Amino acid sequence: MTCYTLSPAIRAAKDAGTPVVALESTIITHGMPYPQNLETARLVEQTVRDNGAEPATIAVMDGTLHIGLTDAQLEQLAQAKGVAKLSRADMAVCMAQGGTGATTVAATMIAAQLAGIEVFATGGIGGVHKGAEDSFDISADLAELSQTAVTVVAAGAKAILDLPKTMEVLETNGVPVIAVGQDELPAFWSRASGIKAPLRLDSAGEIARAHRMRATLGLPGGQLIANPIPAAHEIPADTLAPIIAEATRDADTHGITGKGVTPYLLQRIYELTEGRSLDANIQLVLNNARLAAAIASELGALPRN
Ligand code: PSU
Ligand code: MN
Repeated sequence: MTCYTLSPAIRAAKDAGTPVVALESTIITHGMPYPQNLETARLVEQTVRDNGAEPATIAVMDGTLHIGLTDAQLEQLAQAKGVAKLSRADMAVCMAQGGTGATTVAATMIAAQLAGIEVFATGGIGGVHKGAEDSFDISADLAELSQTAVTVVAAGAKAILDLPKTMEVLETNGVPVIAVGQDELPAFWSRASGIKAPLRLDSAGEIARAHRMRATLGLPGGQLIANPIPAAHEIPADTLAPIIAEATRDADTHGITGKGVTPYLLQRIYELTEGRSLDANIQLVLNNARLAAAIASELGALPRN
């Protein structure tokens, strides 16, 4: 039984052998406000096309798992209220009930692998939250990276997370964390994190070869590609640190927990930076879309195992 539907554009790309890049939808429904979410989603799709690949935005709509959305579906999702946030745990229930939900990094990886898509571009992955020693709040994105063979291009993990703990969990789970073009791990809105990246690669070709080599070795799981935001658009880490601290305190004060934490913090930081965090967020996603398209093209030129 096929449990997903390919959009006409993705079916055509597959038939023609055009490389495909998966895109998540939680960033649309829970990561950015309307209408910037829709504008960004369209711009990200166009950036993938301009770089020689076809974008497959992934979401569950009325019980169907869509690999690739039409522009009308994208618009519907961007305006919809009360859309569920779907991670690995939630997808099957949402589909069985005929519901509508946006896919997180974890759920998008699952869908991409089902559809034979090897590369996925996003903004930032989920990770270990600050205070996780009490809350146990660790995103399912981390476990997904250890078991689903998709290369995820992100701008590092968001500085709202506990980055050292996030890196430890990724290491324990055997997930390669590969910085692009610098030795330091980037921190989403900032190029610097103060943490040395475990691995570094400087070209799309090397990243593609490493992806294939994992499969050749019989290793399950994907790769996290940490692509620094372009310098012209970054918010320096020392500017952000007090803002993140304030947003985190506010989340505590308001008793925000579980799935609500990441969307709350993103919204609060948007307010506290007077929109600057959103501009940076948009630019880093576009930058990741460019690199992901290049990796997908390189993978297309390599033999499948
Ligand atoms: N990073 C962003 N915006 C987002 C997210 C991450 O800049 O909207 C979303 C992604 O979909 C990611 C999810 O997979 O948040 C992580 O949520 P949680 O920590 O609840 O697993
Ligand atoms: Mn969580």
